[in-house]
Amino acid sequence: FAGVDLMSDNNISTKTPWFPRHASDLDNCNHLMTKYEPELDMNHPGFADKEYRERRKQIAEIAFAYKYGDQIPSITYTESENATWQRVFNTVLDLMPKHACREYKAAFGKLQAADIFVPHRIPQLEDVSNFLRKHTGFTLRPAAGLLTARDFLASLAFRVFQSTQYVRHANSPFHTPEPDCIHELLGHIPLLADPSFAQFSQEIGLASLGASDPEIEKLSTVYWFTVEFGLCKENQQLKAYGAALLSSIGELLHALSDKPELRAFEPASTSVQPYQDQEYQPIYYVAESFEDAKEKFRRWVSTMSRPFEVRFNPHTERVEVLDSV
Ligand code: NLE
Ligand code: FE2
Repeated sequence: FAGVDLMSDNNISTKTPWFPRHASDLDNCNHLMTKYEPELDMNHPGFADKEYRERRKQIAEIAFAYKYGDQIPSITYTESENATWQRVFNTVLDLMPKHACREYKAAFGKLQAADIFVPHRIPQLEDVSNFLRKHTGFTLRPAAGLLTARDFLASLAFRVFQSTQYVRHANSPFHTPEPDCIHELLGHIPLLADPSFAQFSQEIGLASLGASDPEIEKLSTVYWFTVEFGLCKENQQLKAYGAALLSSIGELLHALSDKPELRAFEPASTSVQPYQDQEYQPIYYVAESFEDAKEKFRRWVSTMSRPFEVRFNPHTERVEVLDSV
């Protein structure tokens, strides 16, 4: 549905790609990338595992059927799925005190206090969504898999995070290239409960609405090197805030070893850095702080070409479009 005519709506040029105006429009923002799937990729640990593939299908159905306003259906996770969660959860508990940024640790503690983060049971998205709503107004929607960057980023503009609900294969607990609910829960959720970080996430989303394809590519690259793989400084020490580091012990230790190259986060150069998404990253970007990353991001975004500005109205859950001044 790219290129829908928006002329009648606030005179936006006909070339502006379609974008959601209300949170309910996110029902149309569920286009999947078919990259690394148990069905299609011989290297996927679930490729030869028929039971695993069936399970993935079953859970994907929930996301396809989901509509704005629905409760997120609970999943009865199997013993083996809960065991995979527990293995990862325990290693995060071990490594977090030393290596995670303080905002992550603070929110993690709150999730434990709310009895949502416990070792023996995978949290339900509906409970997590209600928790986030109370802290930052973020909510979750179930996603069937890896979404297109345009759809995924658009949801952030509404403080909606599209979250997978299936569990990684039991054979690869400590690193998987694709998102799964262990990554969403242990990687993304704590920081989405942090006000400053939530705002940064929403601003990336707002910048993406109606952006051109090359701009979406740049924004998703910034997202990749910050929200997914970002490092930051805390009292001269390096800490992880990227979700893909916090949900993968393997990559967390790699990122903080002397192997990768570290560079200062600078949106203009970070946004054009090519990357691959199958192996550990060779380059990571270091932010001075969330506030500093946000400042730099804002300055950079204001140089983008979009001829209008957008503003999210939380009372109506609507994005308002304003002519640029
Ligand atoms: N590599 C991450 C993990 O194993 O948790 C997932 C990355 C998703 C972009
Ligand atoms: Fe992620």
